[in-house]
Amino acid sequence: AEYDLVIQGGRVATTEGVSMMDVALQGGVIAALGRDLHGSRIIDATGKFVLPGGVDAHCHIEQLSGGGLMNADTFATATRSAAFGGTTTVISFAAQHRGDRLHEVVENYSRLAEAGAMTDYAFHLWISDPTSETLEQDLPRLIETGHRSIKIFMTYDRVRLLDEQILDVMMVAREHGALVCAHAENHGMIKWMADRLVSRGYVEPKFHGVSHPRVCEIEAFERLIRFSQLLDQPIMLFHVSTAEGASVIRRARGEGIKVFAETCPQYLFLTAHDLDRQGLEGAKWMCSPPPRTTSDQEALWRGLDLGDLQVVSSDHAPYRFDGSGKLAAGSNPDFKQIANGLPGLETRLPLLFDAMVSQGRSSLEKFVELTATAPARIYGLHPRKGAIAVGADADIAIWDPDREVTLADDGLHDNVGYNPFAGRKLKGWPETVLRRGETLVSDGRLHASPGSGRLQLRECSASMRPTGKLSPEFDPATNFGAQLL
Ligand code: DUC
Ligand code: ZN
Ligand code: ZN
Ligand code: ZN
Repeated sequence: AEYDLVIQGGRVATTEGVSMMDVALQGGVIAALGRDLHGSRIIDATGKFVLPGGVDAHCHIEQLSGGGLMNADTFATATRSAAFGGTTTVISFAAQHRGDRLHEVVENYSRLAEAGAMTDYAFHLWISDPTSETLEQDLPRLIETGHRSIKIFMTYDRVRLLDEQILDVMMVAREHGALVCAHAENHGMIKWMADRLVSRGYVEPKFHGVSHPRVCEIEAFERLIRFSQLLDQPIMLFHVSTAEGASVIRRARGEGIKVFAETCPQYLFLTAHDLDRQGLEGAKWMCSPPPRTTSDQEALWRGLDLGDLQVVSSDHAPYRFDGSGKLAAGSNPDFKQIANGLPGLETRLPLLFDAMVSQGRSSLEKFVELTATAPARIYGLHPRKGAIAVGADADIAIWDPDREVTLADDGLHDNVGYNPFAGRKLKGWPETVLRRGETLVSDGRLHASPGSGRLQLRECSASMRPTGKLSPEFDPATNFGAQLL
């Protein structure tokens, strides 16, 4: 047979491991894997790694933040940046603000993505107004349409849910088959600490970190885990930042509670000291939760190794360092008035590749698992996304493992204007990036057009399904026959 395109001679990461083979593409999907495959077009991948395109399951794109500020990136600029960094699928947010009808929110974000996205994409349904219309009409319908993940916040005044509202949302997710993802930090402690710091004049960006005590994460993880246990509803804890947070998750998993967890490069590579700079400069490194310590970094790496944490996402939340973004509250803001978030769509994979593969902290297989295969599987994008396998979409990044790149503030393809990882020297970079067989990036140039990305509607994955182990209160046999499900 003569295929459309054959990628020849590379070291290919499949779900069976890494070996030398050819990858044949036909009609946008992977048609064959093996030796001596023939194509009308050939890409010579000798000396290169042929990996599945990255799946970034947590990014904020063209979105109104919890604080009411618009992101610096549109779908076009964010997904362009993603593509240059080897990522071919993103899951961003359809962000409901109070008063919004959820189905209209999804329609609006879908229109934006349809016009701008170059990578494929899906949405987490961000719920901040769990009215009866949301819970009984919009949410069930959207989940069954294929929007199989929900995002809730336990902090941020404008978007946070109360405990009983979280339980309501989790119950709908359970009934219809969706994963509930959470920004889990204790709201009261953060608010109290932040007010106390600011009233005493501690207003610089570095105090943002102090205002998010580590125990905020521990408490909120533990609380949400117990909700998950009560309802037997799987959850995903976003952006784990502390050693204790990782250990709470480990214990819960040991108890048989279905909890998944994510961390991000900012928690693996940055610390609280990165915010400690002259003037407002530290605002560039402000995110929530804040970067912690080097021993937390080690604990998070260990958690990833052991499988307590399964996914590394970017939490790309882009704001420029000017009046449109970080300095929107004026030129002399206190840390409470500065938007939280860092750009990371483009640097996620190269940072991890350098640490895990080039520096030998881990393996190529594990790198692929954390950044593509696991997020695809957990979020219901498998088998189309996240792996090089016959029948899967031909989303492929061809990496040059020897290319050395020094990150710089002006080196990225987003619309942010700075890079929180500037100055780092990395080895290994994706050279050629294909999405459904079409070239997104090659020779340092973009070949895709805005709007070429496609919405990925998802099935209920095994990860999203309850375990079947009901808490006693929900078991009619042990609770006076009460029917609570
Ligand atoms: N914190 C959030 O909660 N969301 C976006 C980015 C951030 O830093
Ligand atoms: Zn031939
Ligand atoms: Zn968050
Ligand atoms: Zn986020």
